[in-house]
Amino acid sequence: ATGACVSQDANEASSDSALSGSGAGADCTIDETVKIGAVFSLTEAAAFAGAYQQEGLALGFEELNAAGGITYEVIQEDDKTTVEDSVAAFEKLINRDKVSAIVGPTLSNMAFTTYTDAQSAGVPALGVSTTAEGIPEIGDYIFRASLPEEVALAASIPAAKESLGLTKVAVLYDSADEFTTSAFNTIKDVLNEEGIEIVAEETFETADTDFAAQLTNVLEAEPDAVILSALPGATVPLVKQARSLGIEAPIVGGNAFNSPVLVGALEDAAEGLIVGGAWSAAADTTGNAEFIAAYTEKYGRAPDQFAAQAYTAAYLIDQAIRADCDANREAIKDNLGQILEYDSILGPISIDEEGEVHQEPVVQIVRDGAFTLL
Ligand code: 1QQ
Repeated sequence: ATGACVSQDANEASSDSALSGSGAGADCTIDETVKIGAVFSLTEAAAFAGAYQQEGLALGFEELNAAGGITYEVIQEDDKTTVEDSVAAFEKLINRDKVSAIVGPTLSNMAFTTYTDAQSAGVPALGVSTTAEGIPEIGDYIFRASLPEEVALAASIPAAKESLGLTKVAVLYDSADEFTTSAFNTIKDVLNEEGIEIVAEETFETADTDFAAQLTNVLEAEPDAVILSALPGATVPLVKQARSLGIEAPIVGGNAFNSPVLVGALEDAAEGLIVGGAWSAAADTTGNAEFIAAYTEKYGRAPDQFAAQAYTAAYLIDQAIRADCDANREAIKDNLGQILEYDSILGPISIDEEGEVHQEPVVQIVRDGAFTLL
C-alpha cells in the first residue's frame, strides 16, 4: 500500500504489523495500543465546543476499551483556537506520536490548513464539527462525522419559515471565518429557493464587539427574522445589542448555536433561537439515553451536540479498524469511507467514499433556556 504522495513517515507507520491483529469485527484483537490523536480548541474562543468534544471522545474510547480486544490511547492536544497551534498539534501527532488517525480540529477555519497537512502525510483525519463546504474534498484521507452546514440550514430555514411565517429576513455574517462565510453562501441559496427576501445584509469580523451600525440598518429594514452566521464570541454581544436596540425578530443561527454555553451566555435573549443540527437530547436514537446518562454521571453536566458527535467518532474509528482488524493509517483510510450504515446516537449515519457524512438533521428551538425539537 504505497503511493507517490505518501511520505516516508506515513509508510513506516502504515506498514506496522503490530497494529494489525487477528479475528474480525467484534472479535478483532490487536496487541499494540492504538494511538488516536485529538485536536480540539480547549481554550480561547472555540473552547465552548472543544471542551465538550474532548469529553465525548474520551467517553467513547473509554467504553470501547472496556469492551476489549483493542486498547485505545487518546493523545489530546489543544489548538487554543488558532491556526498556528492547530498546525503544530497535527505535526506533533503525525510525526512524533505517530498516531493512527486524528479527530478534530474544532473549527473549519483551522481544518482547511491542518487537513492539507494530514492529507500530504497520509494520516486519516475525522472532523466532528467542521461543517463548512469543501472539507471532505481536501483529499482521500479526510472525513467528517459533522453534519454539513448546508444540510443543517436546508432544514432550519424552511422550518423557521413554516413556524414563523417568514417572508423577509436580515442576514448578518462574520466575514473573517471560513465556517461563517461558507454558511452565508448557503443561507443565500436556501433563502432564494424558499422565496424569502433579504432586506438587510451586514458583515462583521470575529473579534468585533460593537454592532451598532449594522444593527441600525437591520432595525430599519424590519425583518421577520434575523439569520446570523457567527461564532459565540460575537453572537453574545450582537444579540444583546440587537435586543436593546429594539430588534425583537426571532434569530435563526448556524452550527455554533448548538451550544448550552451560548444559550447560557445569551440569557433571556436566547429564547426562540432556532438552529439546525446533528443531535438532540430529545431524540430517541439508539444508545442516546445511555450516552446522556453515562456522560452526565462522568462529567457532572449534560452533553451537547459537540460531545455527541465526538463520542460517535470514537465508534466510527473503531468500526473502521475492526473491519479488517487493522489500525494502520492506510486501513483506517480505506475503511472509514466504507461505513455504510452505523446506528449511532446521532441516528443512522454513513460516510461515503468521498469522506462525507450522511445523516438526518434535527431542528431545535430554545424554550425556557433549553433546546427542544421544533
Ligand atoms: C465549523 C463549525 C463550528 C461552529 C464548530 C464549533 O461548525 O467551524 O465548521
